[in-house]
Amino acid sequence: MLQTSIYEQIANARRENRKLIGILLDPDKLRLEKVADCLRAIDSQEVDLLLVGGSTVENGDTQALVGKIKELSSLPVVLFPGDFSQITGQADAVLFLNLISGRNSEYLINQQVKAVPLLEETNLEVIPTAYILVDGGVETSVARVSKTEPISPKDEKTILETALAGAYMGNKLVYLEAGSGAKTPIPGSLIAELRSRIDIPIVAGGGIRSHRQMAEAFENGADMVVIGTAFEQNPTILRQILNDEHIH
Ligand code: 1GP
Repeated sequence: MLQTSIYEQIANARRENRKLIGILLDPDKLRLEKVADCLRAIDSQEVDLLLVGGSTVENGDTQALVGKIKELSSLPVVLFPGDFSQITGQADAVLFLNLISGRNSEYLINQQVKAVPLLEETNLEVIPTAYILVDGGVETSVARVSKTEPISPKDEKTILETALAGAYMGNKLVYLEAGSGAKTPIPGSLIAELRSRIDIPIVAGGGIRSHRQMAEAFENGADMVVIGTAFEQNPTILRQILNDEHIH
């Protein structure tokens, strides 16, 4: 068991202005026999958290992947579930996602209700997360699966008001999501504007493939950046993206 909760670790990092890196591993794409290699690439870098989840995952695949990771790594594992069925007590925490950029009640309340019986069987730390999908220039699987429209990054007012509503509703994190494989990551100006209006940690993800894009998110006030596709396509690129002395 961890001494401090994952959320406290994120909140402490925010207070100390230490930027966090999360690597997203998708059980639908990462084969179990590749996990060890993947973790080796991650271990040699300053990665803080592993996120596990995906939009379309076969039953049992998340459980198998988390089990394998736990055998091989001591990094905290945080579930980032596209569906309640991906909840597994083998992880340390779950981002309890509220897809508040959309208006599909399935992802506003139904999935959350369905998650309860599974959560009751675990000791998972639940981190209520305002999850906001912003258009990143391509149709993403989050939009397709959730049947919701992303908000245009130009509509800053709606994004900010949605994020603030999420905070007023008690969410402890805001996750600005451009979508996996996004062409354009969340704009720095949008992160900066939200940072000036909100005090809870901000996570930015979707389409981050370079050190410059990661640094832009951090410099504008993101507390954590999530990288998925770039790492998945080429684990050795992580080194280049993190270029560590600039971020820790
Ligand atoms: C997606 O924010 C994450 O949910 C990561 O996106 O796969 O584009 O890095 P990428």
